[in-house]
Amino acid sequence: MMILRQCLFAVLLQMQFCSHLLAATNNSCAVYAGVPGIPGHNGMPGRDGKDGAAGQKGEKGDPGIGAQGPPGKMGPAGPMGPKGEKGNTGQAGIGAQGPAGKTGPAGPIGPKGEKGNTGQPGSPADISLIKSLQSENQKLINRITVTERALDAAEKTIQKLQSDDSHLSARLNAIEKASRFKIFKNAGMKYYVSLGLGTFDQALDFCQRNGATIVLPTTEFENFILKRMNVLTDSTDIILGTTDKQKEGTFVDLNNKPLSFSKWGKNEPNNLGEEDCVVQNIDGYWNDIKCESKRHVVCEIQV
Ligand code: MFU
Ligand code: CA
Repeated sequence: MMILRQCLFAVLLQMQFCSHLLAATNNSCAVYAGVPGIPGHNGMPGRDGKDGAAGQKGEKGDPGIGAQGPPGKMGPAGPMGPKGEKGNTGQAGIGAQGPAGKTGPAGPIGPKGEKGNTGQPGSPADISLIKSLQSENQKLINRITVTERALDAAEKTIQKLQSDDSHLSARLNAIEKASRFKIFKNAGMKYYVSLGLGTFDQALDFCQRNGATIVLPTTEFENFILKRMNVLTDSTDIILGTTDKQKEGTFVDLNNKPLSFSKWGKNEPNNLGEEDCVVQNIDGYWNDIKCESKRHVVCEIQV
């Protein structure tokens, strides 16, 4: 580039020189050998050359020397070695003295001693004093025996009174309950109270609310007393506390226990059109009826 510029500059100088000559010589330019010019300045340094081609592959290097690696994992335990020889007996130890042993068993009885010397004669005995003391002693023993018997009897009496008291309380309680009703009767230890008409469920509810259960005679006597209740209350049937709702033909009491007593009328129970509840008729005999039927309600109070 620098060279190109210097060349262009030389050409331009030459052209200028010639034009001056042209103007002075009327269109004719004669050729003269000119004075040589001052030598030009040194040109700028040339551009860098292209990268050379890749050199030849070097020789193989010497083997390196690496640092020692970490230790490998521990191997499995080796097999058990043979049993070693028995060691020598150790030196005798020095222990403290042990505690004293237990007392041994008693030795055999020794031989009988010799007879002692005869003592001095004693004073005469007071027989009458001994007799009176013995008699006093016997009297005291007798009194103690009598007192003991009396105490035993008193204790039994107290126990009976306590037992009577609890029985009387229970009976009084039952009578108080029964006395709230217009009509009540006593059959043995049961109190029968009575009300108007109701279904089996109403009877159940009513008796329960009064601390009682639907009446159910368990003996001929109870059945007889209940029959009189029929007369008293001017009713014909009284509902009984038994049903065969759970199993047709098997009548149980309100605690699901089989009946211990029953007094079925002729051809009863006949389950006529599904009859699961029971009444006692005015004649005292029992008949199964529909549970929805309203009959006379009588409760019993257990004592
Ligand atoms: C008897 C009873 C029935 C019913 C009917 C009117 O049947 O067994 O429970 O009371 O009379 C014929
Ligand atoms: Ca019937």
